[in-house]
Amino acid sequence: MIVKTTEFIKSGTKPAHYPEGDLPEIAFAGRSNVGKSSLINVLVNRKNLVRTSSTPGRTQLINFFQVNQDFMLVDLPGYGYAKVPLDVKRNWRPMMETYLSKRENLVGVVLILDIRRVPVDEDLQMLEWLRAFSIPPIVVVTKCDKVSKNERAKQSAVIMQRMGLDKGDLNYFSALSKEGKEGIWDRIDALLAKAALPPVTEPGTASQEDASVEPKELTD
Ligand SMILES: Nc1nc2c(ncn2[C@@H]2O[C@H](COP(=O)(O)OP(=O)(O)OP(=O)(O)O)[C@@H](O)[C@H]2O)c(=O)[nH]1
Ligand SMILES: [Mg+2]
Repeated sequence: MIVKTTEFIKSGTKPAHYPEGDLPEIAFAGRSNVGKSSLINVLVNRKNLVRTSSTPGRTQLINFFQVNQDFMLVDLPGYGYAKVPLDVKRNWRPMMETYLSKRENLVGVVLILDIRRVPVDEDLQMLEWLRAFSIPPIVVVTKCDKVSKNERAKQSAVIMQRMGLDKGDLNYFSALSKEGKEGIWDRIDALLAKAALPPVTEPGTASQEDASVEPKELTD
């Protein structure tokens, strides 16, 4: 992916705030402080497009960023941090559930996990939501610079077991070394390309109108 421009479009909590238009969207979800905003910054080659912080709970709104006039990257508020104010916590669930279930141009969600931690219930719930709403997940295991090779293998097994995932599902990443950046873009590219294809019609379900259309010959 060649990123030419990235622009902050807007923030919001509900559908009325979402950007207009139908650009495909890739959203980033995960625990507070896991590194969602840092991952977005690395992907678009910017140090501070998205504010990052060592204080968990920094991102509390849904933030929309447009890349190359072609698609949006969406930074979602993190979950699982005890010290977030109660009203913010109460609003989180309906805000996320509405976005994930209603946003028709959402083509995939990058779910970010910390290589050093056992996934929490909210991580599992997020993966279940994605499955329930038929949103393809891209699972990224981040902060890999913080562990040794041995520990990476050990922690991967714990994460796969807890999340019910296979080795091929995990994308290793580090915002420091930028390891994994290209692989994550490849996965995002594949989802964007799939979304750009016309919808597949099941055999035998074509309407009368479709059936009457003469097949066109392919020319080059
Ligand atoms: N060593 C290391 N630190 C990282 C990495 N990714 C993020 N961090 C650090 O982790 C902290 C949190 O990063 P953010 O990107 O703000 O995390 P977030 O998930 O957006 O957090 P919230 O918006 O609060 O939910 C910051 O201090 C980052 O510098 C990484 O790959 N390696
Ligand atoms: Mg953030």
